[in-house]
Formats: sequence, structure tokens, C-alpha cells
Amino acid sequence: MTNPLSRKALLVSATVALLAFGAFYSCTTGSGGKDNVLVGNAASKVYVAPGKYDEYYAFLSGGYNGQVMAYGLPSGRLLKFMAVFSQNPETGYGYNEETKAMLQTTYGFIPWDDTHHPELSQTDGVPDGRWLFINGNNTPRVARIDLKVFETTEILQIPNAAGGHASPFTTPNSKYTISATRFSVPIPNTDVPIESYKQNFKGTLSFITADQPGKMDIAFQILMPGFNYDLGHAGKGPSDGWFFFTTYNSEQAYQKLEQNASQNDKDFIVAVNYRQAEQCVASGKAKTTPADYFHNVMDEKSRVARSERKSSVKMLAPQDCPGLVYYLPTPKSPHGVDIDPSGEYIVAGGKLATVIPVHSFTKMQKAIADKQFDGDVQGIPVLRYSSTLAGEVQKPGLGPLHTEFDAKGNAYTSMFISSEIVKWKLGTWEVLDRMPVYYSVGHLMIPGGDSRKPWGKYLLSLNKITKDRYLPTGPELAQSAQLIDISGDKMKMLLDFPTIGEPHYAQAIPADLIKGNSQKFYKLSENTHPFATKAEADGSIRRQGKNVHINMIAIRSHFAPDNLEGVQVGDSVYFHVTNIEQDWDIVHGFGVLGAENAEIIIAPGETRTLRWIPKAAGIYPFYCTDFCSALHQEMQGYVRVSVPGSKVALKANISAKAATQLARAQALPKPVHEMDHKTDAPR
Ligand code: RUQ
Ligand code: CUA
Repeated sequence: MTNPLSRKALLVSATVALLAFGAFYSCTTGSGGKDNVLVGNAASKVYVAPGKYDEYYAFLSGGYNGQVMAYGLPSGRLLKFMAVFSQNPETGYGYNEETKAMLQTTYGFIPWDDTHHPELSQTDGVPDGRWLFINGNNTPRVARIDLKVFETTEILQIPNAAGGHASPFTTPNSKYTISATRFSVPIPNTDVPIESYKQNFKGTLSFITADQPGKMDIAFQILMPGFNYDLGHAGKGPSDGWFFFTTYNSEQAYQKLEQNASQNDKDFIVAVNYRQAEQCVASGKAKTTPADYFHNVMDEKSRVARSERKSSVKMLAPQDCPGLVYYLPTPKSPHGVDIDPSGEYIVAGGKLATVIPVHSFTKMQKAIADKQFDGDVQGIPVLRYSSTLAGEVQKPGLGPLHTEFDAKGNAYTSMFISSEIVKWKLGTWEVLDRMPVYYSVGHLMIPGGDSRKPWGKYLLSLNKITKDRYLPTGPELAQSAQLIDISGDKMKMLLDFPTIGEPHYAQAIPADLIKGNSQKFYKLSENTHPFATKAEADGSIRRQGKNVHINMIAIRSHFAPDNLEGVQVGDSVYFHVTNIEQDWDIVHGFGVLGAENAEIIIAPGETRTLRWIPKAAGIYPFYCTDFCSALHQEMQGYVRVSVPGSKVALKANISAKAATQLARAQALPKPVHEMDHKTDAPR
């Protein structure tokens, strides 16, 4: 393979590789004694005894389901689904009134996306377990999950972008997380002929402030040539202050990219000096540019999300800020760009390349100082390939995509086409070991393997194709992750486990860095939700025109009030249910007959609201949907719904104190605090 292979040839070899590995798979599974000993060994390495905890939390993206999943490693046990850009009927996220604002965008309410890259926050270049960031690839967004509560607490839409793939990789102290546009489009986006791609289409790199919860914002954007931007990683140690992105389609093709964007022998890694960017922004070199985007935040105390619509960003043009951006030519349509723990090596995954090229940061600095340029692209200097190259890993396999590192100077690269993980040595570039994986690995992940201090020990192969690995489940199979022991010289396969949705990328961290901070309940005394009910006697029912607000508590094993009358067909009924328990893991649910929405699940101490519009007169039961106690089945109530204009009085079977309040409220019908129901979310 001295000549670069054509894409077709690669695909053919992919098929051959799959067949070959398929055959390998079938003959090893039937083998005898010695392998059984190995299997026994592997089993004991992933066995977590009943009642014991896993050693690591792993966070896997759910791909096209828009979620993130938390798993335990080494067992591969699924711990939690976290809805991010999707509605989740299990918790009511995106359905209940409190969380709908999280999914607002300038395109409207978007309860779906395509999550790719979970990224843990870092302190001093080491994952710290505070937050997990994740990107929305389709409608460019970046979310923060708070790992105290394992819940999405903030979402920032990325303006002037189309496709948020290269995202959300963070800088060593989480000052920024980044998002680069995958597709180039006109900036600002306007109606132009697609053939005018070269004149009109541009890319943007967004630097998002990330270290303060609730305050994510676009610090600045950099306007780039109209290539496709694929992935990125921050420098560290000596390369701290720099950020590296891969590009493909430097051909600027706009049709049949499969061929037309694979012409050039080399595309580029973009090296951005973001300290320089900060200086240029501070000295007024960025232009305030119109931009339309949402910032959605879950308030910590009320647990009600709010949205803010923003209208401008600071845009930097590389031409106005010398020293900001350089191009490093890199073969061929590079995909991943990964920085080794020392911060010296910049490893590219040239998905059509026959080698793994590695650039040196030291050499890059020198090449910049010596102006070793091979021309420029739209004013951005192109560094000479030979001037930055540290080495090439020869014959690594086919289709290198992503690289992670252990703490012993080794690198591990995923090979999509030859379906294997390849271990090689930093500095000598020699291949040390290979492990076939089933099948067609995309990302791979080592706990801390993209950070300054990898924990090593395990490697997770996140495979794109499952085929025969699990019991068949119809045309679509569970996705497949494989856990590999990397503690010795040779890799050892330990475990297959299924994942739901496509596990593009993952991150993992020792459980001890998260578990002690996990919140057990929300303090009722701190609940500032406008419709919170903090004591049983405070339940109420109130009418404001066509809106009926019911303040209700849930506690083992009843709702109060539990019988309601005076509701009319066509009313918007808001059940504001506060779980007044102050105890870990005592969660209640609420569902009502005929509700077009999901149920709501209410964590101890919080208030959640279900909106319901009854369509016909009659009696409607509601009940607790989460088995909470021996008398969970008794946890129920009824709503009487009458025809519009009926004389049936508003009534709730509540305490005498609450009844007096109700009488007073009805004499003076005044809205107290109205939640914002003006969202265009589906009801
Ligand atoms: S990438 S296709 Cu992370 Cu390899 Cu998205
Ligand atoms: Cu409350 Cu079941």
C-alpha cells in the first residue's frame, strides 16, 4: 500500500476485513480448554459482585437519540439515561413545563438531536467530574450536564454554524469548550446559489466560555475558509493556549463529496492560538456581528428552565489578527486530532491515509518563527509538512480515525476499515500490538486518555457495526462496545456490552471523583418554584380564565389534594406537584388518564408541572407512576371534568386552612406568579 488507496478500494478492503474477522470470530468461539481459562480470567476482571460498585463511570453518547448514558466500568452495567436534546418520557424532561425551555432554539422547539462527543470538564488538564459537556450535531448546540444531579442544566445554541460536529472539546481548565461548524454555509446565512460555494460559504470556530455554570456564552468566533471542520482538541503543557482542529474538503466541493472532497493529497489541521485571539478581541479587532441564538438554563433553586435569546457575537477574521491561525498540511481527509499527554505531539487520524502522521508542537513553533511557509489559504499561512512532522506510524492498518493514550507513552488508534485497535509507541512510532474489534470501530476511549494524566488500565472500543455479536433483534441491533485490558504489554479483550443509540465517543473517570458529590435530594426549604407546595395543608386549586392551577403535594402514599372538581372541558389544567419527601431515592410520579404529554417524575424536594387539556366531560383518575411504597397502588385521585360553562364549583378536598385560602383567592382572582407558558412547545 504505497499509493494512497482510492475510497472504493478502501471500502472493498473493509468488506474483506469484515469477512475475515467474521471468520476469525466463528473459529475462536468454539475453541477449547486454554481459551476457557482465558475467558475465565477475563470474566473475573469485569465481575463486580452484587452490592459492589464499578471502578469507573463511563459516559457514552447516545448518537441519534440525543441522549447520554452513564455506564459502570468494568462491568458495562447501564446506570442512567440522561436526556439532553431529546424529550424523555421516563423523566418528563422536555415534556413537563419546567424543562421545555431547555429545548428552545431559533428554529423552534427541537426535542431531538444527534449527540457525538461527551467531554468531561477539566482542572489543570485532568478530568475533574464536575460537568459533562456534549454537542448537538444537527442543530448546533452544546449542553452542560451537572454530574451532581446527572441532569442537563444548560444548553447554548451555536449561531453562524451548521452542524456542530467538532464539539465540545475543552481547554485544560474548562475556560472554553469549542464548537466548529461541520458544514460551511453563508455567514450570515442567506439565499445564494449553491454553485457560489467558493465565494460565499464560510466556516466558523466558536470558543464558548464554559467554566461558570449558567453563564455559557460565545466568547468569540473565528471566520474561516469554507472547508468542513471535523474534530478538535486543546493543547496542554507546552501547547496550552493552542487549539487544533481537523478539516477535510479543502477542495471546497459542494457536490458528491465522496469523490470530490477526496482529491487533495493533504487537507489541514488548523492550529489556533487562542491567547492571541483573546488579545485581538481585547484590542477591538473583532467585529460585533449579528447572530441569533438561544441560551437555556435550569435554575438551581426553582428548578425551572429559562431561555434568553441573544443577538450578536464577536467575530474575528484571521486576516485582522496576525499569528492567530496556521494550517498544518495533513494526509488525507484527517478525522481525529489528538494531543498526547505531554502536549508535544499532535496526532492526526487521516481516514484515507496509509500512515498516522504526527506533528511536533516544538517543530511547529520553530517553523512559525522561521516562516517555513508553503504559501497561504485566504491569508492563513500554510506550514511546510516536513517542517512540523515528528514522525509517521507506518503500516498501522486501514482507516485510522482516533487516538487515545495511556500513562506509559503508548498511543492507541482506532482503525475503522481494518476493524482493529492498534497500539504504538510515541517517539519511535513503532506498532506494538493489534486487537481485532467487532466491528468497524469509530472512537475509542481510555479513562483520561485525552487528558494530561490518563488513568489507563482499560480501553473501550466503540463500534459502528454490530452484526452477529448479540442475539438478533430485527433489522436494527443494539450497538456494541468492547472493553479491552491495556494494563499489560499486550491488549486483552475482556467484555462486549450493548449500548443504545450510537456510542460515538465516551469519557470515563474514576467513580470516586463523582460519587461523593452526588446529590441525594433537593432541599424543600430552598425550593423557589413559583408553584411549590411545601406542606400538605397548602394544596390548592385556582382558576384564572381558562387556566386551572392545582398545587399539590406527593408523599408516601398519597397526593393532597386528591379529589378535584370544577374543571371544564377545554381548560388548561396545570398539575404542579411537589414531592415533599426529604429522603434519597424516594421519587414519585404523576400521570392522568388521557394526558397527551408524558408523565412527570418528581425528585424529592422538587416541583414538576404536567399540563393537561381534558377533551370530554367525565371522571379522570390520576396516579403515582413510580413504585414508591407498599401502598403505591393506593396513591391516586380523581378529577371531575364538566362541560364548559357548568355550575360545578371549583373544589379540592384539602385542609380547612387551604380551603379558607381558596375562598379568599376566588374572591380576588389575581394571577400570583405565572410561569411562562408562551413557549411554542407542543403541549
Ligand atoms: S466522529 S461521525 Cu466523533 Cu469519529 Cu462523529
Ligand atoms: Cu408515589 Cu408511587
